[in-house]
Amino acid sequence: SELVTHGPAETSDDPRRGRGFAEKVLVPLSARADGARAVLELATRNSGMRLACGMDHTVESSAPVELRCTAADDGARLEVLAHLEAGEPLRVSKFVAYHWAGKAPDGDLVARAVRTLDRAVRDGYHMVEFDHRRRVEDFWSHSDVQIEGALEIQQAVRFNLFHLMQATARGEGLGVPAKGVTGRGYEGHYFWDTEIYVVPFLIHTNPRWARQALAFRCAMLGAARDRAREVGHRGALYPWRTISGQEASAWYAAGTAQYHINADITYAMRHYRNVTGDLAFLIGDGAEVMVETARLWIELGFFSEHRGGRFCINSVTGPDEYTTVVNNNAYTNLMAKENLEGAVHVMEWLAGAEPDAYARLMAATAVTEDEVEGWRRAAELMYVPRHEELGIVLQDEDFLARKPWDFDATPVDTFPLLLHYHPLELYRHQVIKQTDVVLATYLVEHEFSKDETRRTFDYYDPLTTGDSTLSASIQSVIASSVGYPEKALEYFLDACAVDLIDAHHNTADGIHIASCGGTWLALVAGFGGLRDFDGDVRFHPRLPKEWDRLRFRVQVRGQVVEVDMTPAGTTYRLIEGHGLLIHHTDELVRLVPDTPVRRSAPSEPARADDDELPLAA
Ligand code: IFM
Repeated sequence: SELVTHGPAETSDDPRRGRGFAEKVLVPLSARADGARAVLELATRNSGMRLACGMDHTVESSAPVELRCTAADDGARLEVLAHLEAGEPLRVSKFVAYHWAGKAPDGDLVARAVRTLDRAVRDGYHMVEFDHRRRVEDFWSHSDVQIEGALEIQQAVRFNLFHLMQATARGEGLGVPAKGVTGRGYEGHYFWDTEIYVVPFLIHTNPRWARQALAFRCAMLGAARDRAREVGHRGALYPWRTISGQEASAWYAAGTAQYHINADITYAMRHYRNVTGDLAFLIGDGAEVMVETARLWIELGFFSEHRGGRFCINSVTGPDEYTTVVNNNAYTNLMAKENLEGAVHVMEWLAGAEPDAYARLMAATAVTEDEVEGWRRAAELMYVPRHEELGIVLQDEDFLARKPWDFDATPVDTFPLLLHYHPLELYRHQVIKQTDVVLATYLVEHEFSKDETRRTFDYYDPLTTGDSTLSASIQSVIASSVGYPEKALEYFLDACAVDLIDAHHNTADGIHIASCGGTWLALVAGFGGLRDFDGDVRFHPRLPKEWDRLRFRVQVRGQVVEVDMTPAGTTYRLIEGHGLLIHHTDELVRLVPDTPVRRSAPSEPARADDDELPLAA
């Protein structure tokens, strides 16, 4: 039984993998072994973070047992030796304890690890397991999504949900790495994956964890302010890729230039506030983040004469990493608009409703009325490139000027293209790594007409390679909403199976956590049609015809709604809470406890055997 402190050294040209470390990343501080227990004390080489990791064992055997426990700089090991007759059992239970801190006096974390091990061994495996089970059951009671009529898909969905739990349950003031804690891909770094793909799931299933993930960004505001100064601006610029608040992107064009991260973070904060009703979060640090990020957009963009005075943002990269450093990326501009409007609302609301918090915010940020007026104007006049004839929103103002990519001449085994073509080659073409405008049609749906959303999807879908695992789930959500159920199911399956079939040949580097969150989105926002960014809860159920049932729960302002979709119709039940207004398609429905409301599916009569509930008028 071992505690291993170092993975194998590896080098690779694949940008999705960790670069590997020239030196061992953990510096050993102390190592002790005693009986069946070993405890290691370590520090991270660059940041000096401290950790202690210990293991202990109980051994049950009727035969005499010899234990050899050793601990050294590079790990610890226990050998259990016994002479057993055939059929004679020997049971080893292993307990592992782990404590960390940014700073800690020598020996402090070791003492904590020892106490945790003492308690675990005293309580025994069954107690530890019982406690664990209680917490995990709580997770499933809020988060499970049930599918009937497709057993393997049900299993795959739970695999994704399980990994969301693993990645988020013990955030402990840190972010959610792109690979959770399952692998070394992306070196444990945090991206927008958290705010756009994972936080929506947390908001609706475990808002406390959502708050934790967002609080981490608040704690990084100082570093984001420094970063803004470094690139010549006021306000705050969150790093595209980070672990400690500093920008860690390896490649400027497809990394650092993704300024939209600022708006993704504030979008998630507003979404959290609107759905949970947790005002305290915005009254506290959230408001400061809104203000400082809004400032950055004003610094970055300008009112362009060339565009009739519209607010333009140039030389940025949107979500699609195959098209970089462009002018007026529609996603960035639309999300910046949300960010600016959000900052204006927060200022107005605090001034009226929370004068003390307002005064604190003014003291911390020295915002002027002119500034706020500037945010309002920039939002109003935000330029969004559109193509009149095609009736679509352009990914960026020059997107159509790029040479079409020859998909017919691209061998299937050269996907993902990023491993086979130089980025500069990709950047010149109309070829998309991951949803960009299509993602905007979901997040800021109100900015698009229905027809425009469909035409936009029709245009970009064939150009989208899905070389990023962040793509399929959102393609599924929009395919559902524009009426392409087969496509929606196909993309959903791509998202939910990505790690189970190792579709991108890199699951060994870690699970794709954004795709796990996206899987939940495809189910709940796609097939369930949930939209509630502004706090109004709307469902538009569209059950795949291959399934017999899709059932899930969502939390809204402390209340829990169960949505139960069958081919015959959808039943809404208020599981927790006193009363909630929701929309079923275009109809306003009031949910109260103990009174399920059922609506039949559009063109199909309700099946008599489906459910005993009366059909509502
Ligand atoms: O954040 C993503 C990005 O959008 C595409 N490349 C991988 C990153 C980490 O998952």
